[in-house]
Amino acid sequence: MAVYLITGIAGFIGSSLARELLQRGEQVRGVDNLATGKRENLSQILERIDFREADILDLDAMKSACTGVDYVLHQAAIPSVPKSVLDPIGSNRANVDGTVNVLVAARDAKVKRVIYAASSSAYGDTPALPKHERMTPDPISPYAVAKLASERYMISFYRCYGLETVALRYFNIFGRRQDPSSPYSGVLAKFITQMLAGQQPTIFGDGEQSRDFTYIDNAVEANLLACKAPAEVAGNVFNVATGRRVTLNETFKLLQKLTSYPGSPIYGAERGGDIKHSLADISAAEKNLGYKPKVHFEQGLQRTVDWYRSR
Ligand code: UD2
Repeated sequence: MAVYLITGIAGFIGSSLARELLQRGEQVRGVDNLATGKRENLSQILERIDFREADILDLDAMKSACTGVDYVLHQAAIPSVPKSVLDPIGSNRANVDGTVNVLVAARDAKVKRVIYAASSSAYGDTPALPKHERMTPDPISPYAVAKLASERYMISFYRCYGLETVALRYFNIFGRRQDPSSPYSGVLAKFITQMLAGQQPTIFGDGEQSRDFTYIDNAVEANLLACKAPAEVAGNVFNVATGRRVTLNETFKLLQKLTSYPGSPIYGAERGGDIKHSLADISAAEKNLGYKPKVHFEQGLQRTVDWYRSR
């Protein structure tokens, strides 16, 4: 049995990681400042984990949290492009300063490996598709810059201190427990809950922007594979996605069927800092981590709609 520390454990990705690790008989510790994470995401598992309400900006709390830990899954972040455009200082603090604290604590505690929730936003709006890890990043929003900076810190800590780190560039992860209630929520959580409630969703722009939407179970699997992959993966970056993209207009049509929503969307102004098309080449993760997306988009969408409907 290994000990895992999940930062951002009360978020939708962190809490999904915790559940899967418990399922596999592993020991789970988690920190969350409950800024965007929710205690209810930990319902049924709270008594089985070592949960600490703490901020990743609190270095002492991070040092204590890393003591005796084998693997750190660093998910804590303020994950929003538009929020970062409004508040770049807040984004930088949580998404960069917080990461450096986690890395220092992990290094000092001699953890075996740190896996980082990096972001596809690092690629920016360059026209070449699919995006592969050897492409030069060109982040647009402060959020994307912060995520890329943290990714570089991961690599730096491997190069300077030998701390094994792996950055996983998540491509629009979605699924159960994703918070739909904030204006900064991921588009699928928002659209599904709006459409189930009979409310008209707003598409920012013409709806022809596309994303490689990735179901949560695939991201969880990628993290656990990254912990156990051979040492050669350390200091590297891998796309975590499905290798397929859909437009928002296509997604809306699929959701109409799944939610029985009869109406049409509202079309609004394009969002600042937005990227037009996003699609991943996942061959590096396949080759080096043994990753294969297990749940495809439509299947994930169906499961997500079912989950929100059941609530
Ligand atoms: C970025 C990253 C993603 C992750 C995420 C964290 C890219 C390609 N992806 O996601 O990997 O790091 O940030 O937040 O950079 N939209 C609407 N209506 C709404 C809400 C959103 O039309 O009510 C649009 C939005 O303008 C965008 C698309 O939906 O074109 C997806 O937006 P999002 O906020 O779900 O995710 P995104 O792509 O910024």
